[in-house]
Amino acid sequence: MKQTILVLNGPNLNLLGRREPGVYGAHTLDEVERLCGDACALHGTTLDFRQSNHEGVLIDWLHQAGAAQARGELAGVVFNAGAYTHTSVALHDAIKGAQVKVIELHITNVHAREPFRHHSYLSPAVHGVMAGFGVQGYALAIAALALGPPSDSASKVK
Ligand code: CA2
Repeated sequence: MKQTILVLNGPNLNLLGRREPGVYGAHTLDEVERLCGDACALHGTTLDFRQSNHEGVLIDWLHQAGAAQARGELAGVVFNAGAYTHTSVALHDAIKGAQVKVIELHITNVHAREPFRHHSYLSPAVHGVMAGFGVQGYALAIAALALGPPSDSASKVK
């Protein structure tokens, strides 16, 4: 059975390509969806691509993703939570509670930006973090989920 990869986008990411192109680049969210579709096709997976400006909606989607992953239907979630990354204990709890495999994604290198972007409430709850690769990071994160865990123990904490 073909597995699905869920790509979730949080607040204001619907503005991508239309505002602040100097920070986030010129690609629109529709273009990012096409890029993700191509990456999923390359890896034999199906794309489910969503955006919401509402924290509760993102939480509901994470819960549904956990159930789909438990049924073997979902490989995992690529999650750009936008500014909720830096504020939301509720999203941290949702990822933990849903027991869903999440890659936290940021278009920009948040660690090279304002200090308030350096802390993430999500990072302690997720499988991995991708930041600073522009929208191409979405394709890289999809590849990481599609390829699955490494065969050796190199990624394990000693
Ligand atoms: O670098 C990223 O992907 C961010 O998650 C983007 C968030 C920001 O709050 C995070 O610190 C880093 C902002 C998403 C809003 O995107 C916009 C796009 C165009 C114009 C305005 C906002």
